[in-house]
Amino acid sequence: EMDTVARYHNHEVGPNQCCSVVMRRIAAPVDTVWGLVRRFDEPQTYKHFLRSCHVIAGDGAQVGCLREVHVVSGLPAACSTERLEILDEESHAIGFRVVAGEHRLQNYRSVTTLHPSSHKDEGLTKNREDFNDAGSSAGGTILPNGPTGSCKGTVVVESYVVDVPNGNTKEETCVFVDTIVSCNLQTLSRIAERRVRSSSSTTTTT
Ligand code: A8S
Repeated sequence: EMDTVARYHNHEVGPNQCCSVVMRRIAAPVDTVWGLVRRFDEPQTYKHFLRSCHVIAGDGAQVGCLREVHVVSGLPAACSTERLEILDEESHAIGFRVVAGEHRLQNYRSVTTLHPSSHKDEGLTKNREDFNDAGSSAGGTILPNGPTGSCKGTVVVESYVVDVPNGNTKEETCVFVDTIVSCNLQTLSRIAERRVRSSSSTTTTT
């Protein structure tokens, strides 16, 4: 797991670029979360700032394929063309790069990796400090304790690099992007945890 982090989250960052990482703990197994995250052709499932996605080159599951996403209104953006850069089904890593579009995030690229974490419920809140120490800007987004004693969980790590737009600072850029990424991971956890609940309620009926 440390290998995966070192391999995929070590970005080269240029002088007029900024980078950050957002982490989130999800009370759902890696396979459940990966089922959502791996779909390069369907990012709008958990990225709710996107209103549509069309694969415009390739089949949507091979490195090099392209998607075009349209953004909901109210954001300083209209659309984005994105290239799949990494899809590692074994390490649970996916990465893409922005290649064109009408928005201010030139050369945006990100990598998302999933890591299994088996834990007792109290671990969810106990680890909050560790997360903040690790540089997460997602402090305060750790899940509340669930009703069960222990469960198989996932830690999501999403890092990105982007050009700082003219007229903005690195800090402003990171605040903007961290907000989008945190919202996406929050939605991801809600959906994955709902899937766990609905599948356990159909399999544990006595
Ligand atoms: C992602 C992450 C980001 C997406 C950004 C940061 C974007 O889709 C939105 C607004 C923008 O201003 C830029 O994983 C862009 O999708 C929601 C259109 C790229």
